[in-house]
Amino acid sequence: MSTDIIPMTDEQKFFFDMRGWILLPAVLTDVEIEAMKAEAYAGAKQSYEGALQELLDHPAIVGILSEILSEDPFVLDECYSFRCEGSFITVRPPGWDKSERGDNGLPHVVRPPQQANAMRYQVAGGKIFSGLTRVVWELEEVKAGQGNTSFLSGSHKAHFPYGGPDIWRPNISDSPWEQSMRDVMDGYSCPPGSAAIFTESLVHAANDWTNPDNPRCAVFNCYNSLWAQWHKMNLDHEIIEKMPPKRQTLFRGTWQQDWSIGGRGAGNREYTEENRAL
Ligand SMILES: O=C(O)CCC(=O)C(=O)O
Ligand SMILES: [Fe+2]
Repeated sequence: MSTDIIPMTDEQKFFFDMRGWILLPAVLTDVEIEAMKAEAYAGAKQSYEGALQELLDHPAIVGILSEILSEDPFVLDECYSFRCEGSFITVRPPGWDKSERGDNGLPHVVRPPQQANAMRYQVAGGKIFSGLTRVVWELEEVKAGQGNTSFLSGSHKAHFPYGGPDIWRPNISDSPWEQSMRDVMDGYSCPPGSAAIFTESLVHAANDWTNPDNPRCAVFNCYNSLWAQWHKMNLDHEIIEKMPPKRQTLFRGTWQQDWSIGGRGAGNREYTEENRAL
């Protein structure tokens, strides 16, 4: 593994594997938080530009994402060993209600982890592969139970269905146990500048922002394996080309082997306009 990144600790691995999510409290400096909040409150919708862009490959998350989304031989200095495939920002004033979200706060996953699929959480050979993975940056204080993203800890490893009528449904709708599941979902309190990382195989939900003291201002960035893609990108080359070269590699095409280059896994280290995830 490349030497200049902060490795995921054994403690982080233990809790991420057991619960499906971890919190990194107080990662950003006050100066960073102020600059990023100013952009979000001015209307930024993604973190692809400005100060917010620093979140894409913040040193506090690179070691963790390298550990849970790739394998050692692909962790190189010149390019990232995982891809970014989405970003959105939400600003929720006190009183914001989850009915403003398309899913009305329904607990959901990317795909049901009870079924084998390419987005799924796995552990083999002492190694985590988290599948589609979300990093939520909280730029304002969060008080547990007052609007945080909530998690059904451990559900990323569920083997039995949620109880609804359709085992393929990526949410817990129409399950007779919906309330029981909601009752045991976990939240978090954190100061501004913290990050929550979770596997999208974990049942999770949006909640009403009832904290009267400040809005929620959160950046949701999504990551995946170099070899798998869930979201269509719709990110212009003109935005990516202004990023530092290594950061650009977060947006390279979703493939690894190119026989015309040769060598097992030698290819795909560089972002170009032609080699970008679409
Ligand atoms: O808005 C929220 O708190 C939940 C967001 C969510 O479902 C996700 O990040 O996948
Ligand atoms: Fe979600």
